[in-house]
Amino acid sequence: MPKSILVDPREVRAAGTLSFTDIPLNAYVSSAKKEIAKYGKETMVRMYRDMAVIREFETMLNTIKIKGAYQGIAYDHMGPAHLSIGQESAVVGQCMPLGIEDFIFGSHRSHGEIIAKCLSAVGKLPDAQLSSVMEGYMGGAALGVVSRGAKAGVKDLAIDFVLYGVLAEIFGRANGFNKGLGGSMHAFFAPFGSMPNNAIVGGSGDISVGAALYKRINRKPGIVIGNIGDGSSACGPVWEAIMVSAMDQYRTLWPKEVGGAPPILFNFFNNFYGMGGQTLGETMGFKVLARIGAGVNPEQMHAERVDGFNPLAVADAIERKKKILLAGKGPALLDVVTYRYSGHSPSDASSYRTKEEVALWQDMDCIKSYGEYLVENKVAVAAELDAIQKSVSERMKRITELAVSLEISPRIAVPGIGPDPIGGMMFSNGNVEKMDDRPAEMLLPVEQNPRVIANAKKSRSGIGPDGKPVAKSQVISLRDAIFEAVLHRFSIDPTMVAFGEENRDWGGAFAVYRGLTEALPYHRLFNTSISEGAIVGAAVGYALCGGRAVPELMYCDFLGRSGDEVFNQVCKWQSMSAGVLKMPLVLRVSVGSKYGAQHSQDWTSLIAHLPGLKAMYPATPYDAKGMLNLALRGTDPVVYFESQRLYDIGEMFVPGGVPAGYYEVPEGEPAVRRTGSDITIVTVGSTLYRALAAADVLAEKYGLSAEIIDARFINPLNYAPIVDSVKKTGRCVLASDACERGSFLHTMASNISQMAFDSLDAPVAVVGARNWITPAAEMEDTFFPQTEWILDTIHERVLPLPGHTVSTNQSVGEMLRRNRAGV
Ligand SMILES: Cc1ncc(C[n+]2csc(CCOP(=O)(O)OP(=O)(O)O)c2C)c(N)n1
Ligand SMILES: [Mg+2]
Repeated sequence: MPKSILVDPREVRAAGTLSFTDIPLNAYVSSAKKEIAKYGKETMVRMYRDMAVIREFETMLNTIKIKGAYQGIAYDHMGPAHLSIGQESAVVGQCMPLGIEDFIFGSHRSHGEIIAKCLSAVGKLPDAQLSSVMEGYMGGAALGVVSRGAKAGVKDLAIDFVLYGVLAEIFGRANGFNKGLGGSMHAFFAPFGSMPNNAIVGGSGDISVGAALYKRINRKPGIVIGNIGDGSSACGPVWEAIMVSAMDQYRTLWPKEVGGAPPILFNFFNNFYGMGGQTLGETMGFKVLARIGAGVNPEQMHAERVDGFNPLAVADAIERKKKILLAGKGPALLDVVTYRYSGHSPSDASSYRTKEEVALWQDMDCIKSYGEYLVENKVAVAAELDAIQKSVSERMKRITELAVSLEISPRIAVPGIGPDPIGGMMFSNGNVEKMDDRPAEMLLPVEQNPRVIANAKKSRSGIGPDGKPVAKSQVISLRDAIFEAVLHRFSIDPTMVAFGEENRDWGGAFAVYRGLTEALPYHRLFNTSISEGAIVGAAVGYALCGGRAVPELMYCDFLGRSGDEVFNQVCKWQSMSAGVLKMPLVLRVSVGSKYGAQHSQDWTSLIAHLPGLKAMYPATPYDAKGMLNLALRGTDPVVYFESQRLYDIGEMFVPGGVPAGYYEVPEGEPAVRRTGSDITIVTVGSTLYRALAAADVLAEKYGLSAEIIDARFINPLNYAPIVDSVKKTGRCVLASDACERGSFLHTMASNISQMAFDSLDAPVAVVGARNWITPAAEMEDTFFPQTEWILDTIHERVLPLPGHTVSTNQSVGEMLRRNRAGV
């Protein structure tokens, strides 16, 4: 049913004032007596120990970076180390009230967060569970190292396991938590709820929202915290994430039993600096970061400032926000005041702040003051704290020795010919019918869907019994074919969600989803704010938590708005996690025409350039359904291109048309659309039909038979059938609607030339769109490749066509001129 929310002019035009409520600042008040009663002495001392462990860990890295040795252990660490010395209380306080079902995502400065979250889990989990996590993780690799000769108990061993797993990861070693493929800025340990950390600052903002959506939609326990720096509070993905997290629909339109808003806390570790830019007084205007929650929703995101130098104040705030979030009343925001004494990185000369300022904060150091508080209130005696410091230092020495040794901690990849371990982790190549076993929530059975009923009356083939094309209103179109694949998977996989702009009611920008609004509850198909970054970023968070996500971008040109999410997140997390995470995410992107320069570009080449993405571009309804079926059962991220030119076409190639049942197109296999012996024309996308028209002319006018191959896949792509064809014909032309310069076609041309050089009678020629802006619809014929361009190119550069008169200039001289002119 379409939604109905009245926008009443009498209400929205009425005069009045809008009031904001007070934002609490460092409002924690308690007493040692209450704290001891609440947490117990043991936990309070454990928090001290965890802070000391993080301080020593970061000090060790700092010393190694600056002096090349720590406690006599020499090591040259080439990679980054963004340290958080000074900020320990903020992370230990945060993790204290969290369970392993609560997830934290973070940034480039997250060693402390990973350690705090894991040590909190070590403190809480029973020994048997800890042992099973350690034994099961990466075949027990890290456990194997730390348990050599260990005499201590499971919990003690687990602390070693955590520190070694993180450090080996930072040093790029195979026993690290992500086999050394994540490294310092991306390390994490999911079994304890420490989720991916992001070197793209603010990058965790929208990913965290996706994780929170996953929890809400799939009724999973726990909350999600996005840990973000104060400098990154200005980042687009963070703002978009905040907008998506605060949408009214969670309360107005989603079924009540889903539980309300996604349980997301935006936790800003406010250390008052970016790298050198100062957020207080220079680069931001909020004065108090907590203020940024004020305009977001009537609850002002329950925002408040917390004294991050007091771990108990932070723990209290997290506990209160957690209750709000679990009740579905989020989002929440915390401005956690903290300070890093260490530089942004060890090479930082701290030229942007005074020594006096650093000294002021060091004077009230969080570990020192918390230790004094524990002693004053008889939670611990000084000697006990000294013993903790000593044992932490000894432990760190032991762990460092293990992590620097190449014998004990080897690297996964070594130069030379041999296995390709990193290549083997770029894709998970899984096939999963459903990501969870529960029944899929549907409002209507598939067979009662009005569009399914209407489509049943249509011809499944684009060619009628009379051999003529079937009228577009009577045929299963490419648009219908996509709908069938999507509906099928929705009815099987309960975790599958689709979202984007205008996805519900409108039916997706091009009505592909028409009929789904009636079929699916709001939480499985929903409109988002106009936030392309967060649409893709939330899908990333959703997928890496274990759900299947289908985000949509209305136009390929909007990929720029989700640039980081596509270029750094969707494609990299499977491999950066060393296969710990899967990314069952299909990004639907439509490629336009007729809408001018900012709505008509084919950016397949951008996607082809990114390691870790699969990319498909079906040009027929049969392929549209079969390839989407393939993508929606896979576990890898797929960018699925759809041509707006082709949404209405019927199936012209496969006899019988688009099968009503389920089928998949084999991955990476190009389709030979017409066989021939004189020239091979390979197309990507809708140029297939122009190439077929060119083949008709070649046959009729010049007696040449062209073999037409529809690549349909961009990555992975099996070149063998293309190379076989070129070996047969000796000639090859490639065509697509992407601008010629930098087009993926040039990669294909280069590969084909190298793989079939001996058989080629002419160079492989590329026919792409001009390197201009896409002009108005009426002038598009001068921009996108036309049938004549293919013929003229063949005549000029591949095989002179006797008697052919060119209508465009495709000569080598013109190629020189265009390149010289940059167009
Ligand atoms: C998108 C992006 N822009 C810039 C950088 C470079 N950079 C790394 S850390 C940093 C400062 C971040 O400041 P803040 O968010 O306050 O985190 P903090 O370093 O203080 O923990 C910058 C600009 C980056 N990694 N990613
Ligand atoms: Mg900062």
